[in-house]
Amino acid sequence: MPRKKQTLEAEPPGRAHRDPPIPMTEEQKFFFDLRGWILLPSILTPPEIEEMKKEVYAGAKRGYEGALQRLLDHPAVAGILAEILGEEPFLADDCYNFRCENSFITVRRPGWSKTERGDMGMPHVVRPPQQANAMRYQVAGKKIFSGLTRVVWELEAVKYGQGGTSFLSGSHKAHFNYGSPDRFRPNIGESPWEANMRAAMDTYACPPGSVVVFTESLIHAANDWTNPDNPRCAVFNCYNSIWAQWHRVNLDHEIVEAMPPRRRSLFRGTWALGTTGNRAYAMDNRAL
Ligand SMILES: O=C(O)CCC(=O)C(=O)O
Ligand SMILES: [Fe+2]
Repeated sequence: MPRKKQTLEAEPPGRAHRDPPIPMTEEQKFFFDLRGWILLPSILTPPEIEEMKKEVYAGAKRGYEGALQRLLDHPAVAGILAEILGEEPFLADDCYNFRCENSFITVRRPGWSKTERGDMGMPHVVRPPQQANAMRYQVAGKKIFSGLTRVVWELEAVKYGQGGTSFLSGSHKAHFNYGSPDRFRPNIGESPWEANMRAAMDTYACPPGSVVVFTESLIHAANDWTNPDNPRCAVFNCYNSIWAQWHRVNLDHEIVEAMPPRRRSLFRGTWALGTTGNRAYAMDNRAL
């Protein structure tokens, strides 16, 4: 899949966006629907990677500021997110038809253990996909709705099986539960076939500057970082429908106000009234 490389020009102030979103391809739709995740290798240029890594290694914990904020609506993911989270009539030159509701950054040095995470690396989902809810993956009328959706930017190389996120491909469409005693449990803990599900999980290898998109209805897990050659340096951004919210946003108004207008719309309040009812972010119209 050939993909256009982005240059590192500064964004002229007031401009809606430096480049239009790249539409999701039929191939990307096929594999995203089939597996629940896709990898887009080598999207960022070497100077972009260096600039962003510098910010992370200087202590950035979230991707809302500096050069990192360009990842929020990078053209390579903005077209995909518009397709899998938004309806066409809600997309306009001045606003996106999806929202961003969370961003965190991880730096995992060689030897980092998943036991450092609250979930101990347990394979999990946002909500079990076997029951209807607003976060759920669905397809109707040949249209994907991915529910809560994660975009992971890998700023360092990821070696296969050495600590990238892992996925139980296809589990976002599971009709039967995971075998746990509680059908509402959003992970595979206490399932009698937990080991077999773990063994069936897929992962990826990629060069620096690659991006992984996955639906949070898909069983996925954090893994020990065993790659001895470089840390994991990854930016995790999370998106949702303009009508649904899972995370608290807790983002200072000044941070959003400093963004270009279209990017700001990612943080507008979680509501809609007609296709033009809610387009612009404002102090009194922001997701909390
Ligand atoms: O740290 C990881 O690799 C997994 C992160 C995760 O569970 C998520 O993004 O929802
Ligand atoms: Fe997760």
